[in-house]
Amino acid sequence: MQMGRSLKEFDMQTQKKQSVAANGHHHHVASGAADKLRSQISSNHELSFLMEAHDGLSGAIAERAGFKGLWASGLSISCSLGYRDANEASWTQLVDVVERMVDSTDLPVLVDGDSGFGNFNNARLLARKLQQRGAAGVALEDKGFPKMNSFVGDRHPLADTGEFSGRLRAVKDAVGDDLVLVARIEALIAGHGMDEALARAHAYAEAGADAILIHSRKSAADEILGFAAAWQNRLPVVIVPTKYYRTPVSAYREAGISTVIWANHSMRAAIAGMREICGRIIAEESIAGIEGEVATLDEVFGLLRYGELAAAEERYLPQHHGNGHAKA
Ligand code: SPV
Ligand code: MG
Repeated sequence: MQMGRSLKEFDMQTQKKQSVAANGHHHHVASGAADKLRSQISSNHELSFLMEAHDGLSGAIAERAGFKGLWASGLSISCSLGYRDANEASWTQLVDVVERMVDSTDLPVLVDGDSGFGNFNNARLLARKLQQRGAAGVALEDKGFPKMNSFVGDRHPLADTGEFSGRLRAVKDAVGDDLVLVARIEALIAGHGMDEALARAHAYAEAGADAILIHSRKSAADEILGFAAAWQNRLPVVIVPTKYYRTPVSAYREAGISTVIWANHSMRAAIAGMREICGRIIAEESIAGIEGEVATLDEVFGLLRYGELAAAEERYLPQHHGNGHAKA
């Protein structure tokens, strides 16, 4: 309908307008973020990389390092909240963390939506709220609720293909192109083999997914590369080489894989760093020895753009009011 279309176009124009967040970041809200992520995931020529982040700080650090997109990892976000990656954190807690990541960077964020927190209805609600908070995409895996992390134990019952396809269609109908939809296949994780993985990939493409995430827990990349060879890029392929970490990325370029997710390494680096520093401080009863091994406070202030706040104070804060930390 003509009327419907022009209203939608008007809506998209509005959403694409730049807004300036309170911290001075310029954001392309909503569909702008999805467009950025889609161009990375859909690029046929270039292998893209998404770096794990689990809060505003880890997002900002990944951006500083030069990454062009973030993976809001369910495992890492759960871990940083003190939860297990078994849907112990609620969908609202996830959405809140994603909002902090979106606000602290200019990068598109692909959110690990687990299995969608329930059926089609929970999945489309999650997708809509993520889109409203500025996420660029959501990855949904074909398991039930609650899910369990793919590397824990051997019980990974798959969702019925038709039911999961309905979850994907409901998400597409709710958010359209304003959120990239990545369908994640757990068939190899669950031990169902390549034919099942490929059948599911076809079904999820038919249901409207924008990309396929094929997951594997093997220590070599052979089943991922086998999938890519058979799939022939009917949709872009996203991989998570956490277990087959020795494979060089040149193998993925040759296989035509679109996107590599480094899924949990900032979280694991944080654990190693905090474990080391806590051990040293308790043993030495001093912080003198480790001062040179932790980030400087200047780095902290730089990452969180304290300079922007000082400049804003010059512009907005009447000098005679003072604020307790302005120059004398
Ligand atoms: C995550 O980072 O939460 C993932 C990837 O889903 S994995 O832990 O490999 O399942
Ligand atoms: Mg996960």
